[in-house]
Amino acid sequence: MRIKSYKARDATEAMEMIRNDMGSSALIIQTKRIRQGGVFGMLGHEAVEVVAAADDAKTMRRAGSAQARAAESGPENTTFKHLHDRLLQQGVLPGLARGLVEETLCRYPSSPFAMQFPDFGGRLAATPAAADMVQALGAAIAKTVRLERSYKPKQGPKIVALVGPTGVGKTTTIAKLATIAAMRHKLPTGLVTIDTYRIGAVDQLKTYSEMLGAPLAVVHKPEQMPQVLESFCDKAVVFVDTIGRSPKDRDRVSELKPYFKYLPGAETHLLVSASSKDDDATLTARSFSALPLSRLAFSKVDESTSFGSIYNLAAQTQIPLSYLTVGQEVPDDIEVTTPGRIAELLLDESTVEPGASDNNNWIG
Ligand SMILES: Nc1nc2c(ncn2[C@@H]2O[C@H](COP(=O)(O)OP(=O)(O)OP(=O)(O)O)[C@@H](O)[C@H]2O)c(=O)[nH]1
Ligand SMILES: [Mg+2]
Repeated sequence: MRIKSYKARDATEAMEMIRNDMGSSALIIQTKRIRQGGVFGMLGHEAVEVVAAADDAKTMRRAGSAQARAAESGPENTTFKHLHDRLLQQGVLPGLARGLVEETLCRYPSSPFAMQFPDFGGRLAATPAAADMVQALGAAIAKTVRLERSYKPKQGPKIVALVGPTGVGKTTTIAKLATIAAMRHKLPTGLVTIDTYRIGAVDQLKTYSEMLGAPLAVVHKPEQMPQVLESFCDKAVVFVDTIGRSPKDRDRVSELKPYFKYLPGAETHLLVSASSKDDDATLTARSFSALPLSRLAFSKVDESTSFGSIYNLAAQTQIPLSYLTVGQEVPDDIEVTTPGRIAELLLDESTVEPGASDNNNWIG
């Protein structure tokens, strides 16, 4: 077996060099991001180093092994192509997928497993290669999305508001978070709703308020907000539910603005359905950016079979990620979003299991 290292500007150029030099039967062993040129490793430009191996073609053909047959279709038909195809199939935008694959392969360890690419078919086999791949993709995702720890204010209650399109799951998500806060963390909790528009909206939260022993305040006008917050000054956390608005109706989204004037420092989560099309998710983020958004959460992950839109919106907007909701069950069907979880969803959609979340660390 001949092993050789190639340095190029990007993975595509390296693949081209390998194919020209070693032929189409070469196998990729390791991909690494490096800096070329410059002084003491500084001021150079980013490049990739790819280590490839080639067996004697005749020996491989004689052996007639499956590996030889697979390898004959060329280096593109290896890890790079499999992962790239998988991300595109999951709806990751082509412009984002390429960088993500390159970054992932830089981190995919050069272990004996590195050549056995995880078998995708919507479900990852429980192999060391699959675990390595989830970890490497998670690390690549972490470089391109933002995550911020939840904070506790020095004084007064922490205020958590949820905004988003109609029916996306805002009230249910508030019920989940409030239940975790009040029941699991035993925090004095307050509930506020400004949704006096939809019939039944107040009753929906009132049920949880009674169950949790957490008072509910109904705010009809923005000017009532300071008085309500004052009455909740002994609470550790106050959740604010808002009226669902169509992202296409920017004027109506903007009608929520005056309420947020009275909620400085609130942690405002934009909730987007995980099954939204990219264009719709982008429009939602754009319309709701009229409000002081500080977090991005995704709902109904259990109803979706592709998760590229989660990554696309997080990478494009750079709004820090917060939660994923994975079912209707209160409070169990909510998770804290992590890059590793996004990687897992992108590689294996079968991992969404309502009720199986570790949601104990929702508050920092
Ligand atoms: N499958 C699934 N359903 C969910 C999830 N979150 C909420 N729902 C359901 O979605 C429906 C709407 O939920 P709500 O919480 O009322 O949505 P909303 O955003 O408050 O709706 P509006 O206040 O009318 O804008 C309900 O049937 C919820 O049970 C989830 O993560 N998965
Ligand atoms: Mg609601």
